[in-house]
Amino acid sequence: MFTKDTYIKRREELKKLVGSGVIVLFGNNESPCNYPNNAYYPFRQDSSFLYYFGQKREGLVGVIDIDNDKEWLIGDDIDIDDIVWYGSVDSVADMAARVGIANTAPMSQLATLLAPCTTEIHFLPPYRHDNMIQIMDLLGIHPTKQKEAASVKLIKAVVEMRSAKSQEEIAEIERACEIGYQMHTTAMKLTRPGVTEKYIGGQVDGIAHSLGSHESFATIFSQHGEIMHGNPSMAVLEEGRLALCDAGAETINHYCSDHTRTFPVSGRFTSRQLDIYRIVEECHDYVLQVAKPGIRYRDVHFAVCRLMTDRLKELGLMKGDTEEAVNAGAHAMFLPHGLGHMMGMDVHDMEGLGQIYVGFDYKTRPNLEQFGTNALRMGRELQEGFVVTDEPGIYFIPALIDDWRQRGHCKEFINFDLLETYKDFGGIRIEDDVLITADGCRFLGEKRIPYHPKDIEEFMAQ
Ligand SMILES: [Mn+2]
Repeated sequence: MFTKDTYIKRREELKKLVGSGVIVLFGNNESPCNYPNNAYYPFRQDSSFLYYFGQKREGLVGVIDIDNDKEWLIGDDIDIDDIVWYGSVDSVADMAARVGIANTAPMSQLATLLAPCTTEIHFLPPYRHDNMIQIMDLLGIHPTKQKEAASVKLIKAVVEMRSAKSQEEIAEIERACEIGYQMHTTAMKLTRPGVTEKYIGGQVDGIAHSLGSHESFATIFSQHGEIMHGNPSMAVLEEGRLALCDAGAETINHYCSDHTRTFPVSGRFTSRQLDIYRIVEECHDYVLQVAKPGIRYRDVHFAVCRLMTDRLKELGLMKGDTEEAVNAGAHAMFLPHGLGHMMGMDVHDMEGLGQIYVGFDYKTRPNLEQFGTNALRMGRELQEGFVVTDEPGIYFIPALIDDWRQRGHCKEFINFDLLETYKDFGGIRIEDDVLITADGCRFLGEKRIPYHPKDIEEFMAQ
């Protein structure tokens, strides 16, 4: 955690932005896996709770009474039985003192504390069912109505504050990228024909657990790069195939990294693989030239889509007018997702608060219905301190090829006969994390995980 002052200042600013009423931020509770006492490990605190209250323990709620300028950390102190099994931990009062909060109370008093409130009670959209039940008990709002009952004022204030990262937050993300470097280079070192995907995935996760808190999301490691979330299976890696590794780390202080590399199982690309790889590489590098404050990330996304379309036309996989093809969404046959997303304490930062608040300023919201564009998570104007991912990809999804061909969808822009021969190709994605600076942007992480074909081949030959 950061210094006490950081949390005091954050809550001061939050109070100003929200203006009036009572803010209730729910921490997370242990989440049972297959029976009550066997919880998912490690425990993960809610990110907004961490941002304002800094405490990692389960079973805590933060209350900020703006009108009466009073703050509370609510939670139960552990008893002797807990100490026997889990060891001693700080009291709730100690935890409160560490982040500059004067008042504490046991969980049983939360309802009593909120009962006399006549002003608005602000809470964020809940995503865990135990917290939904708690909100229903406290405020009488059924779980199905809680998302719409969440405070837009609070959501907007939290998004405003968490979007631009401070120096100390950027330092944490750099640390996460450093662990990410270790994860990805380990995957490259271990990849060879005959090894299972799951073996590599497990080694990658082990590094995240060893050097940080854990992986920032479920690791993707697959020869089926065309499956967006292809988790490692027991499939054995084969000569001639590509392996796609999309993985990130979370530091002890819960800041994330998110990188993707695609490399040949044998250590050497075929010329057909290189043709596609170089397009993705060019799109990936192009972002560094254009992303800067004042530019909308959706415009960067569509510029990449146009560049990709131009290059796919050169290969004969696409045809027709580039602008018209992108407007029709034809590029989504190859790139069915957005260029990137915000990243911070959550790997898709603040996604739970609502994508429309996090990724879009309303007037620049694109047509989100179109296939491909409907997966665009970040479109808004970039500001200094934003951290976004740059992750173009090209995928050959056999079922999608069949579907579009059968429907004749975008047939004026796609060469289906040639595309047919790529059904066994898989997919390629290259992803790095980008910090928006005062006049441009830069990659985060001191060491670049190899991604130029020559660098990958040299690294894998060692
Ligand atoms: Mn990503």
